[in-house]
Amino acid sequence: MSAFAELEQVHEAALADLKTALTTQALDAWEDRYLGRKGEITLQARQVGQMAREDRPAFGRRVNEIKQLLEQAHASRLEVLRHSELTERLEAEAIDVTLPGRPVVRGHLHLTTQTLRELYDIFAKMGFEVYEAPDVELEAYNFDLLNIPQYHPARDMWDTFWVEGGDQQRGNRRLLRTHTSPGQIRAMRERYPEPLRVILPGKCYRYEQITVRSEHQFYQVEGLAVGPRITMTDLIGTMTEFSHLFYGRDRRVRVRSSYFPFTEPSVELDTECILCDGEGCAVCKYTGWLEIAGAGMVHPIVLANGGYDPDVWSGFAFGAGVERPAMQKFGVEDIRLFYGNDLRFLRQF
Ligand code: FA5
Repeated sequence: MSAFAELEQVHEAALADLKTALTTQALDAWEDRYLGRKGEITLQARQVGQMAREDRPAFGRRVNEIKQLLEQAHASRLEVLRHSELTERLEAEAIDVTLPGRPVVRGHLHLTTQTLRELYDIFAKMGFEVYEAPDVELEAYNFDLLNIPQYHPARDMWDTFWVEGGDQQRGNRRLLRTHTSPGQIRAMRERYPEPLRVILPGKCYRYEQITVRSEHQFYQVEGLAVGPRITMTDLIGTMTEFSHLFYGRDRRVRVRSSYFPFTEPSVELDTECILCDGEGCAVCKYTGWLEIAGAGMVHPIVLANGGYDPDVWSGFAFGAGVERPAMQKFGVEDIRLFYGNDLRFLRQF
């Protein structure tokens, strides 16, 4: 076959191949194959040197013509492919902005957390800072240093979960705190000789029967104020203000005499029932009153155990539940709902 005929054959093959290049990658490969440095058209051009002298100009011209024709064909094919690839991508990535949005599922804070935060806010307004003490306590802090000696009958008030292992010496035994009061000793020992005004929130644990009003794990918020001239009036004023801010509206606060080993005198504070305004209903068990907290003046022995000289310093302390006030406020009739993990209940708050 003559060199001219071969050249035309390559030209035709190139045009036929071009039609089969359906992607820009395939087109790149085509360009390499025919127009690249080692491409077939380039090889054709190199043959000129071995041809009869008289054929050289015509062959050279034809190679150049074909090269240009193929370059143009390549350019227009590239244009077409780019356009169709872009259209394809736009279609594949299309977003229908008219579709309705999917609602975002949002969680929210547990009723206990909401109540705790409300208590922090209320007491922060009265100058109390939050002080955190450990859940796993030493026996001495939970009992002895709070004036509850080993065989004191008041230990029965706080049936205890003991932690196994570790130092089993009396006082050093570990337990899950039965109330937040041990934090009083920790706060005093850390802050002495500064006056202090703290609330101590936290979970408490008691080995007791679960009922509609009692869980074996529940929260308390303890309050402690120690200063040079603190009196019972400060305690009652603080708790009255708390009652107004938490339960809302002006309502009377009642002080009843009570007993705790770590306060002297000791009291229980009640507020007029928020549901019946003191008339008597199921929530207040027809008494007209709701219990707010156990409280009292810090016992001199406890002050001294905290490092404060009871002849110079005095203080008040209170301990309030968290779930029970939330039950009163939101009309929850069974404390077990709090930690039953039933979303139908939790979503209501
Ligand atoms: C005490 O725990 C004392 N430490 C409170 C105190 C602190 C008195 C400082 C004086 C000075 P009491 O056992 O009454 O007291 O518990 C206080 C509150 O914790 C109760 O009023 C109640 O709201 C809550 N509470 C007690 N036991 C449970 C329970 N099993 N389930 C849910 N809440 C409870």
